[in-house]
Amino acid sequence: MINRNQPSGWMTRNRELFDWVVETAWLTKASRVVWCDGSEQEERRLTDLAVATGALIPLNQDKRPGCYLHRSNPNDVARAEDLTFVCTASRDEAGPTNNWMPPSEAYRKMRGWLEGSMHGRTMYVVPYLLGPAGSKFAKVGVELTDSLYVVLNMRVMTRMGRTALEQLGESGEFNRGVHCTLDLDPKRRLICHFPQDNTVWSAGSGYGGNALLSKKCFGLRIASCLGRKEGWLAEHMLILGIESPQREVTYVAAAFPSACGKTNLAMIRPPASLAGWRVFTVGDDIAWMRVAPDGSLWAVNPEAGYFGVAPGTSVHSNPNAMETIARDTIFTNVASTPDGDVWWEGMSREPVDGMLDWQGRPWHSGSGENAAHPNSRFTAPMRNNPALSPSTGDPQGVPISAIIFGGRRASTVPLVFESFDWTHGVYLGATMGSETTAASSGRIGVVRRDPMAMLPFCGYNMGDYFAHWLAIGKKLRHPPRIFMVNWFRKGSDESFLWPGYSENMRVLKWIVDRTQSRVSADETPVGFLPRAADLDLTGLNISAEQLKEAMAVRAEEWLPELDLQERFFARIGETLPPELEVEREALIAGFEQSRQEGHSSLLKF
Ligand code: GTP
Ligand code: SPV
Ligand code: MN
Repeated sequence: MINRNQPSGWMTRNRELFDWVVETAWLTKASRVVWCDGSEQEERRLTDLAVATGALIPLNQDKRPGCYLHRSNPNDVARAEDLTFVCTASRDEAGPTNNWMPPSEAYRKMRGWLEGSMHGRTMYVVPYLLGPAGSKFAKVGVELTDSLYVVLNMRVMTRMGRTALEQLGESGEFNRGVHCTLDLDPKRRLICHFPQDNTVWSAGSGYGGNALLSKKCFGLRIASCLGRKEGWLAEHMLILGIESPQREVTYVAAAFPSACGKTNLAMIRPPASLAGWRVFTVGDDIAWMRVAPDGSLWAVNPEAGYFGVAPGTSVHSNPNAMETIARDTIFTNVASTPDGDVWWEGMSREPVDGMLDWQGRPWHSGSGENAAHPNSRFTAPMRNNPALSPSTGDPQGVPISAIIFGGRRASTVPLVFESFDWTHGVYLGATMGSETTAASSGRIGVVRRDPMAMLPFCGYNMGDYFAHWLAIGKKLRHPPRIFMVNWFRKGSDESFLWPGYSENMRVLKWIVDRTQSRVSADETPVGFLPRAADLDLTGLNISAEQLKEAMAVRAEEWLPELDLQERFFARIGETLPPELEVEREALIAGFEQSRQEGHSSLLKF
């Protein structure tokens, strides 16, 4: 069936790749092996097959050309953090925040599951490139999978097929991803990372971040390990370009935890009242960043598509996303309308009559249940984005002038503030907290520490990761400024204090002004806060009182926060860089001093 000595046709002359594919086909007893070339013909053939097998349901092709719906197993709708492991030789390498298993144990256990698991099935060989073709930043991965849904998503999310094999050539350096659907029984579900082998094995889930191995598995967990070794950063960040009325473009990268607003900020359309400002998307989820010879930080988006949260996306909140998903899009776990279109909570005020919910059951608006799953998603090619930055495919990437950290915090954290310097900025990122969301299975709405939005995605010891950030800072002659934002602070009536979405442009404008040293700021113990006059609120209907609440820095909120940070640092243990503990003590001293000066709260607005 498979001839070891004849790598046939165009597939590959790469011996290591060929041997590994044969080995895995042998292990899984796949009945067919199909090499994906990334062509349009192939896409049509595989899409037809996915429709025939029920993996994809065609949507109304007049309304949404090239769009399909996928309904996942209801037990498989989010990343499974409990079942995600970093398998390094020692537990310390994985660190206290990762699940750990010895590599030999993980391989043995999963090999048992994989043996014969593709008998009667097709194993697809999916070569892909992360990063622009020809870029020094770019890396090759190959995913072997028995899921057509995964193949079709990988086609959108990455530069898939021939391009990747061309970049790989005969080198042996590629990420080896093995993905097997099995029977979707959570008891046989595991996502295991082997950084020393540049390998990921994933079994028992078909969902996004568990199964599209280019994304969180290679793009962040393994890439963060490669970055540490090679001196760069793999981050859970969007990248955008902000063009001022004077046509200067400032690039910004921002890390928010899952389902906390990256795609929305990356695609922001400025409000009409901020005339002349334009924003372009470079990436919406992952940034690979390096110190360039000029001493500044440059970033590329390794991906080629968006795997975005559907609920809350509308023509009002994110018109660029709505245009992007008008065609060529795979929708996962959204509701469907009688005329073959899609719907989710927040898409329109009134739901459509006669819909099927995300599980394909008739849905009634009074039922109290969601029509779309809260973590339902769209997979859309970035080329559809009307605001796509012309620099997205630039092999050099873009120079980053500001880094923004942000979480989902109902209290404590003000709308925006700036760190004193790089080390303080690393501290702000390292101590970030955020409320958990539906993007990961488990409880929703509990505040947890999520340093740099990387808690679930760092492939090595978090303390070493902080040290790596500090080391990168030492190499930067022109470091980006570091900011913290919070779109999610709530008032006493539980509603959001800040309107968010397109209005976040006002905060971006202040950040750009700071990077250009055009405005000064007020110093508080937590960092620099904007002065009221410097935040452009033209055309925005927000009361002074509400803004004050959104901006407030209160000792009584921050002191318990500092306790939580202390506990988190204790958990990191001895790998925690001492510089960060120094920052924490300085912050406590700052609050102490302001208390002695008689301010119980620091209302700067
Ligand atoms: P992942 O793809 O999981 O990494 O998520 P993300 O960080 O890209 O989050 P996304 O932009 O998809 O937003 C997640 C949810 O937050 C959506 O339901 C949005 O509608 C909502 N959201 C985004 N921006 C804002 C904002 O400025 N204010 C408020 N209140 N909600 C927002
Ligand atoms: C996230 O959860 O941060 C996502 C979706 O972007 S997933 O691809 O599942 O990781
Ligand atoms: Mn994400």
